[in-house]
Amino acid sequence: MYSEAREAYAAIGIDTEKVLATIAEVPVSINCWQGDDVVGFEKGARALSGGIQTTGNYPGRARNAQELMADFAFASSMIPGAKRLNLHASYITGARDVDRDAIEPEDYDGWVDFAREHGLGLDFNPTCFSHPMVVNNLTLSSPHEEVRRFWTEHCIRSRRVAAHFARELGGWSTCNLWIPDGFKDTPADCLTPRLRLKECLDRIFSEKLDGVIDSVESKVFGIGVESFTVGSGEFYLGYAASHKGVYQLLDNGHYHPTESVADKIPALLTVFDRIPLHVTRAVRWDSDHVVRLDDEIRAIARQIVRCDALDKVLIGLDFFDASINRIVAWVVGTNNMKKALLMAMLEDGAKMAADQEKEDFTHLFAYGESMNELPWQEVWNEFLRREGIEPGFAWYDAVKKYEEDVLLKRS
Ligand code: RNT
Ligand code: ZN
Repeated sequence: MYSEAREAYAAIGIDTEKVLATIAEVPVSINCWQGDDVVGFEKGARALSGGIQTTGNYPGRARNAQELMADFAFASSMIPGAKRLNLHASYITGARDVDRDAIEPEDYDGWVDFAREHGLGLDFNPTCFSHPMVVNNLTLSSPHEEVRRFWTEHCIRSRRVAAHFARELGGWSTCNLWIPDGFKDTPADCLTPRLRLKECLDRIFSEKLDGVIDSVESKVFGIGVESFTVGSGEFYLGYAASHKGVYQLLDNGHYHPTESVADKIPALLTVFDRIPLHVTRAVRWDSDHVVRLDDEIRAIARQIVRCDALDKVLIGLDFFDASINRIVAWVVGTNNMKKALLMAMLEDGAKMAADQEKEDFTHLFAYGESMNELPWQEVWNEFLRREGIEPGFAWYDAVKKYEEDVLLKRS
């Protein structure tokens, strides 16, 4: 069936062998926090806060680094192609009881060993939530100097952890900063908190570090901070545009529902040479449902491919669902991102772009729709086979067996 698919695609000038070689090399950075409901491994880890929520109590949450690593390795065996692992600062592996303003690269050495063993790159995020130093939902924009100092120090150290990852593993490590700062009700002064945030960012990014790709992640609102977000889209876009080496991270759950996040990719590419992403799915107030193979994700993947930006867009995932098996969430969510990329690569974008230039919008419309009739699934199945993964739904039984043998034994 693959050879028939290969011929069907060859007929429109697409070489599926080339596509298979390309898709295998595109890394997707998988968020570690789906595996344990964003709890982390600090001593006395606290409830999730900061306007984000994990809901559900499906059994089997990973309770420590060993369990999370085992679950991640198992999930990875059902995900084809290049992978990275996206960590949060709260996922320390060492035995040291260390607060956020004192973290050292050594506190994450377990991950470096794990990454080496599994051929993964590592990405990092400072954890500016679920901590008593988040005072009145504010961190880097707080009016309290000691609060700002604490989080600035955490972010400075987080960047050094990312630099350590890049050094140890080669390549790069993205270090993405998201803070929950905002107000439940309309503030009187929207400028002062932003000026304070800007000052902290300048301090955080002042150290030049090799291998680190810095980003700032904006948001529209959070639970409990519905009226005002300090780190808004315009704030961070302006900051990134005026600070070389700092990029704006797009989380597609952080915009208004009818706003196309996909179209932000070409827009930003006119100015930036990198765009880090948090790919997710927004549902009403939640920005973190598991990624489905829906129109939005296909549109995002299509822009990455059509803009020839596979090496510029750093694809990371950001979802956390505690109401279903967490390994299933990882496998389906990640493979959906990869499927969307593959589908985009299997479309005749060049021809459609030519239609647009010729202003033949009728052909563009009809030809574009005809792409949906081509057998992309056969190419996906071939991708799986070449990666030693059996196509079909059998993987689900393997997860259910793992659930019975491993996950349900966790109390
Ligand atoms: C929150 C942001 C942030 C977090 C993760 C845990 O709205 O999307 O990226 O989801 O860092
Ligand atoms: Zn995010």
